[in-house]
Amino acid sequence: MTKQSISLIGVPTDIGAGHRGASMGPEALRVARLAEKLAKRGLSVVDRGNVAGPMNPWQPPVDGYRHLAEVAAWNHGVFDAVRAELDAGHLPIMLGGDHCLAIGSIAAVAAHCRAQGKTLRVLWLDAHSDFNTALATPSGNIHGMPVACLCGNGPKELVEVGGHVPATTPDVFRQIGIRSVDDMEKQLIRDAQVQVFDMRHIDENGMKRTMEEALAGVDANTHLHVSFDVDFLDPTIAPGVGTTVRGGPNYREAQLCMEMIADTGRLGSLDIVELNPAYDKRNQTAKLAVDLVESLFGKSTLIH
Ligand code: EXY
Ligand code: MN
Ligand code: MN
Ligand code: MN
Repeated sequence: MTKQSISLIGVPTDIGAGHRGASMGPEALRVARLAEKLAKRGLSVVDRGNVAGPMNPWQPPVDGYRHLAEVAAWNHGVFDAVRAELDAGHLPIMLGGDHCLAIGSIAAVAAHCRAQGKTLRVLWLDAHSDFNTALATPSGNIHGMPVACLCGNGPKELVEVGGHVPATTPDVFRQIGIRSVDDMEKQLIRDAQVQVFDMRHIDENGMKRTMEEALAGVDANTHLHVSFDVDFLDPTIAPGVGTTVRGGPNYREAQLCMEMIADTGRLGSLDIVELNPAYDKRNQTAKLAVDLVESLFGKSTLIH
């Protein structure tokens, strides 16, 4: 079998966030030796360096959006980089960067799936649903809006990043670990019928059953995209994010989630987002993210 070829793509931006610092995420993941750890698993890994984009002007929202033009510029860069890697047969890993970058990355993955006749499934691991709109948002921060934008509900500048509108549809998403959703956002999620496995669901059913449900229907023709917002994790183990919400998955629950995704053999692309070294201590959250990503690529405690 040929080695799976991984491309790391740094996206050093906090343009969509409410706190500065996620722009340092790519370097923190490199310092935590992501490339080396994946290479040790027998994967071929190339670090493609960073996508370029505008500086964070740190301005208030205009008409419900903060930094709209800058977010669009970053996402055109992300779209092009991801599309190129997928077309070359590589598995792209985004080193974020705030979660707005998923607009470009998932638009590219969706375009690739359309071209290849593949079925897309997005696993959205997050404390938040990121389904806000200009009317629903309490902040104007676009990292709270990528899923809505990808489903066509957002400003033209973002909805059209990949050229195909909508980039994808709500039925491809499975949201896992959710525990902070704004009131109007909840109604939008219900109306769109996004499948959400919130923390109450995980409490009641366990991570094993939850992942079986989230992965139901995945088959040999599925491209799995994982959008891993580090704030998915409980803040006691992952303090290095700007938007901590207590009551997230613990270490073993998060590992099991990653291991069960790995078991499908269908992982095709990955975002690692919202890691914020300015809130971290001794790079522990970056190291934990790398540990979990190793499991996503097949590291396991299983003996048999
Ligand atoms: N729902 C809140 C908002 O829209 O402002 C918080 C969003 C945080 C989004 C983060 C990172 O996943
Ligand atoms: Mn473009
Ligand atoms: Mn998010
Ligand atoms: Mn989040």
